[in-house]
Amino acid sequence: MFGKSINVCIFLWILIFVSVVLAGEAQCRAIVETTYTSNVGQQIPDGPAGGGSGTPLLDTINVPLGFIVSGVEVYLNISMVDFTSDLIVRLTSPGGTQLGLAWVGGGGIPATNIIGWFPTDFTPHDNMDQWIGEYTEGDWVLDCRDYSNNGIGTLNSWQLKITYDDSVATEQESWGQIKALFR
Ligand SMILES: [Ca+2]
Repeated sequence: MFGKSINVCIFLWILIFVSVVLAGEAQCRAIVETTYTSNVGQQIPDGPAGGGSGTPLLDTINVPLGFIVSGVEVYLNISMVDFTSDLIVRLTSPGGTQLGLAWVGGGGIPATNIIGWFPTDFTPHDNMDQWIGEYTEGDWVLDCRDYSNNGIGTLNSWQLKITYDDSVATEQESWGQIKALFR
């Protein structure tokens, strides 16, 4: 009789232990979104008369997390009174994949100011899903160029929102990321 209740007690403790472990396991597997901001506040040099690319304005956001990209969104805040269609804005991933966001000639971008998210508010020139499966870690470089004189824009700021599964660390993992798996 006494032995039976000890067995039940042990069984209950095992059940509680397994539940806690499984709950912890569920919590540490999550799709995570991290947003980085760069406050640039610089003019994009005007394009030359007669066409061709103006001097590029480059800006880098360094992502220290080593995971696999499952989605990317980019927020641009560019002030420009007119002729946003002069601009080409591209972003290059740490893996070297360069994709066009805003593109010379307009196409879904307001004539005055480019303030909003690609691809939510504005349709990007290239399909941003091409970054899916690459590593998050490293330099993401924004390249803004003006291809026509008159009409000058200012890159006030930009944001990079990266989505990843934080249970899938890459081989570039560090102790910090291993800890993230057990939090
Ligand atoms: Ca211009």
